[in-house]
Amino acid sequence: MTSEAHTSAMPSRARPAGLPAPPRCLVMGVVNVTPDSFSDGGAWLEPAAAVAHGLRLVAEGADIVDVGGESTRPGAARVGEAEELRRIGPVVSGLAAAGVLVSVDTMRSAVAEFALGAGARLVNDISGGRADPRLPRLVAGAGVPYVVAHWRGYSREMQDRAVYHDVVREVRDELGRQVDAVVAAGVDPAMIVVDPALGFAKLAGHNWSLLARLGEISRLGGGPFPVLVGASRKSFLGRLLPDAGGEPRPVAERDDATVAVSALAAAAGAWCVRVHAVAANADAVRVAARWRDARGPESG
Ligand code: PMM
Repeated sequence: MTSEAHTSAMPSRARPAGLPAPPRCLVMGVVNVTPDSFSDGGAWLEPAAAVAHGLRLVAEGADIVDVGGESTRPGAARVGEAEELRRIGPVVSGLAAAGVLVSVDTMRSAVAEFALGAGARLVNDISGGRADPRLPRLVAGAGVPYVVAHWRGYSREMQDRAVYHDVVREVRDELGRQVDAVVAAGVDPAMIVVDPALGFAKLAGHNWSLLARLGEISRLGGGPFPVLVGASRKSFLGRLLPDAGGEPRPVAERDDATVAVSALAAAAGAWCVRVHAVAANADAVRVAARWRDARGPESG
């Protein structure tokens, strides 16, 4: 391992081709069109409400709106393809027609294909090409940016697989193999965004180790790759901030902690943070950009 692999900062902000590139970390706002997502489940099931919410996120500063129709919270059962399509279809179409840069959060090629046809410009695949082998081929043909997330299995069983000796090295190596596989399927490496997938087959300590060493995730394989960080409202933040009785902070009260993670991840060179409450995170990435500027080009 080179000494570079041990540094936590990213040398310069790697970016995927084909998307706007302001001189700061991007903000991806989340619209989950699901009845059961842990963070906002049930809130945006009605298409008109979901589109209005996506537009509100853009008004608050979201650069990208990520639309998903399948809950991936730990233990969740899979939703059928037809139902996933029914949920996201009008929302992707409505937001894209309004000029929003839409990302589709799906593991299924049929859903991604519909979304790209309706104007989505980025595919966010939490299985990182492993759930549906047709998905990397579709993305390759479409020539759009592709978020490849570290994955050890579906939500129902993933927390049983949260066993690591050295989480950063294992996630980096496994994600590197996933990147190699999607490149072998035809995806242009310049279109790849990598994601350690916080909370997916990871316990709280694993998430903190990955956040502290994002630079190593960026440098996997032929990197540096742009890195997406999805910490928003996740349970490791709730566990960090228990009440006096030891109960974790409830989901609805984890946005301030999310903002702190966004500032730190952006200062470390993350390409994008995926968040539910956009306004404060949009401020945080601007603070981090100014902080990086003031440190100068040599500092990482
Ligand atoms: N987390 C969730 C859903 N999709 N996609 C990526 N790329 N990375 C993540 O960390 C991620 C994701 C779960 O959060 P939600 O249920 O609040 O959307």
